[in-house]
Amino acid sequence: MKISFRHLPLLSSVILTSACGSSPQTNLRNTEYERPNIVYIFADDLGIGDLSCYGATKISTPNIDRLAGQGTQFTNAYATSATSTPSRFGLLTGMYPWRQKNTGIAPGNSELIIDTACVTMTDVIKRAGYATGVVGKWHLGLGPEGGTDFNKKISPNTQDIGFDYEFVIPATVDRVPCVFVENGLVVGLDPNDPIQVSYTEKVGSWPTGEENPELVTLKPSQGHNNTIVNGIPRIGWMTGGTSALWVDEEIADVITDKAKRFIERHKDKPFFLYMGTQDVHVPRVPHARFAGKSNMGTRGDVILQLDWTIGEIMNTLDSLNIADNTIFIFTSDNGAVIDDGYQDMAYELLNGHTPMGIYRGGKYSVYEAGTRVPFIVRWPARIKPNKQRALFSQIDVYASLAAILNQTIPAGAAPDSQDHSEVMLGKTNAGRPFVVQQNLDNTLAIIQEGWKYIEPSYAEPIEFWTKTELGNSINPQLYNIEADPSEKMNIALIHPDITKDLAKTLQDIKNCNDNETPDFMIAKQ
Ligand code: NG6
Ligand code: CA
Repeated sequence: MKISFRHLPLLSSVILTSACGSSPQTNLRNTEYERPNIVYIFADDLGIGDLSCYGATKISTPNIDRLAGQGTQFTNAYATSATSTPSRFGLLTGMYPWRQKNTGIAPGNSELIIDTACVTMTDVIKRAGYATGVVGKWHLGLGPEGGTDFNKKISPNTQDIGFDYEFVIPATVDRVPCVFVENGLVVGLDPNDPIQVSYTEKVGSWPTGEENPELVTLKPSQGHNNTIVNGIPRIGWMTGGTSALWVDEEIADVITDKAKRFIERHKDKPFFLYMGTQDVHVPRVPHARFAGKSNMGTRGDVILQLDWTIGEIMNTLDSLNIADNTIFIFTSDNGAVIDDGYQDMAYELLNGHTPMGIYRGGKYSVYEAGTRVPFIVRWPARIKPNKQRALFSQIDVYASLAAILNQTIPAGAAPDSQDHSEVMLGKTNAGRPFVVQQNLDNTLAIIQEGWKYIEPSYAEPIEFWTKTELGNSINPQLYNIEADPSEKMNIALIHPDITKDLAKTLQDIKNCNDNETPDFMIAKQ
């Protein structure tokens, strides 16, 4: 889409009202329908090119394809950030993670980084009378400032920010402790064998990848040389809790089963299930059912495993006869990465597969492949199958679901979230006017009317470990992403006015909450 210079200043003023204030509610408010169940599944590190419904030809994902074929399939949808913790924070708070300091990739013993006073998306859904549950990867910290004590009931936990039920992997599968936490308690922990965790120094005597490389079954390619658990060296040190350790091959089965049981328990009243899969994050350890099945190594195998998980959840909804009135959202927390720290032959075995599609960068990057992700919304009762080209950001899920459920968002909560429920339902393709993207170093970009501006940054241009282009440059960058979706040509010098206007709009968005942030932390009523 072409844009004339004179449009931009006009748009800037529109943007300011919609970025800082609440957006207009859709007419859904007056519509009568039974309250739908909601399932939101965050895959981990799944790329825009990883699914056959997004054009992959070297791998087949029939279940996710079926989901996409029955709902709204987005082609221009974005995670707020190019890594996990900030994206998850953005989704659940409706606030850009870069507005709060401690939202970088969280260690496994991080405190809960969402303030318990915050009215989260889950709180709003719960207030609408829903049973709420979180299953799988969490990665937003647990417990008080100073770190998590895994040997007693962990408080605060997800139940303090809206979830009735919790069964979580505290951080990521490559980070200690390698245990599940259910409603604040480590599952299967023997009190005589307490867990110790540190991210600063070795604790206990368990071997580490650094000291005992001969003991590892999966070698690191970068980092990942601390405590060895199940033969896999992890990030961070732990000891104790032997009876509670997960079995990597079984994680998909365990969390899928917990998700299915949550759905079954609540089939007769509206429920909200928020699920984070560990797939396709490293270490990629498929169950024997999927090992070797993709002809693409373990990265491909865990994509098949992820597709199986989605199929299991879909089958559960079908068998309970509740699929029709269930909003099923499937997406990824950030874009794809190929070698993310273990020697799993992911590059060598790609076999022509392109996880990033045609896009530049990858996980960690402010270029498109960092945050442009698959995004699918199925709700058979209300959505006719459609392909959606509107701009969309996960930051809007909060306000959009609130609108669908007829819930008012309390003043100050979800300051960056806009109601785009009609876009989700495929009723309009008038999407949000702009999208903000964030990379590993908090460099921001803005996309508006086919243009993309990346702010200057002094951070390293290349991610040291993964060799991903982060998009950092001391010079401003401007791309015409409609004509040049692969961001090959920086045309900032050719279009100084557009560059300046977009820089100002981004700055306005950054500033607009400076005086309002305390409101965001409003107390729950
Ligand atoms: C990086 C890890 C990477 C992954 C990432 C977080 C190294 C070398 N790399 O620091 O493996 O864990 O953090 O991924 O340790 S995320 O998807 O949860 O944000
Ligand atoms: Ca991730």
